[in-house]
Amino acid sequence: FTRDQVKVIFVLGGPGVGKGTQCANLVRDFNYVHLSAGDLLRAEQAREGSEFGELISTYIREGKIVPQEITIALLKNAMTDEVKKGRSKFLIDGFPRKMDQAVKFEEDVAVSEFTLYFDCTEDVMLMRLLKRGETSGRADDNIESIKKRFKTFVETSMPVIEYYQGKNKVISVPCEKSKEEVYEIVKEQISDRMT
Ligand code: UP5
Ligand code: MG
Repeated sequence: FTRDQVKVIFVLGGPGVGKGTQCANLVRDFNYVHLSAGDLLRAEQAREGSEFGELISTYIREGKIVPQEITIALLKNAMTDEVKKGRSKFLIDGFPRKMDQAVKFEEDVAVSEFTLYFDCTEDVMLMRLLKRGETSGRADDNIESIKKRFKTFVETSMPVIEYYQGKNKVISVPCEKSKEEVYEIVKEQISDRMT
C-alpha cells in the first residue's frame, strides 16, 4: 500500500493508562482498525519459529523498546493484511514510543493525522496495572517491570509526545476518571476527526 491509501492516528500514553480500553471503544463506534504494537510483539514472541521470540520477551520484561525494525515490520505486515481486506484507517496503539521509530515510520509507512495522548499520574497507572496483573498473565505486569516501564516512558517516550506537541498534532485526554467518563471526553475531542 502507499502512504496516501491509509489514515493513521497514533495512540500514546503511559503503561496501563487505558490505551487498549479506549481504542476498543473507538473501534466499536468508528470504522477504524486497532493495532497495538505491544500485542503484535507479544504475538510474534509466541509464534513458533520466530527468530525474535527470545529478544522480544527480554525487552518486554525489562520494559525496554524493541529495536524499531522489528516493530515497524510487524505493523506494516498487519496494515498490509487489513488494506487487502479493504480497511484503511488505523489506530496505532503504543507506538511510536521512541523518536527513531516515529521518524522511520513516517518516512517509510505513513504520516500520522494526529496523536491521541492519554495522560494520567503514575499512582493511578500503577494501581491499574497491578490489578490487571492479578489475571493478565502478562510477563511485565509485576512491580519490577512496571517501574522500568515507567522510567522508559518518561525518558524515551515522552520526547515523542513533545515532538508532536511542537507540531500542534497532539490531543490530550486526562484519564483518571472511569472508563466511561474518559471515553466521553475522547469522543468530544476527536469525533469530528474520525471520518
Ligand atoms: N483501565 C483502563 N482504563 C481505566 C479507567 N479509566 N479506570 C479504571 N481502570 C481502567 O488498561 C490497563 C488496565 O486498566 C486494564 O485492566 C483496564 O481494564 C484498566 P489498558 O487499556 O490495557 O491500558 P494500556 O494503556 O493499553 O496498557 P498497556 O499495559 O497495554 O500499556 P503499555 O504501553 O505498557 O504496553 P504495550 O503492550 O503497549 O507495550 C508493552 C511492551 O512492549 C513495552 O513496555 C515495550 O517493552 C514493548 N514495546 C516496544 O518495544 N515497542 C513498541 O512500539 C511497543 C511496545
Ligand atoms: Mg495496551
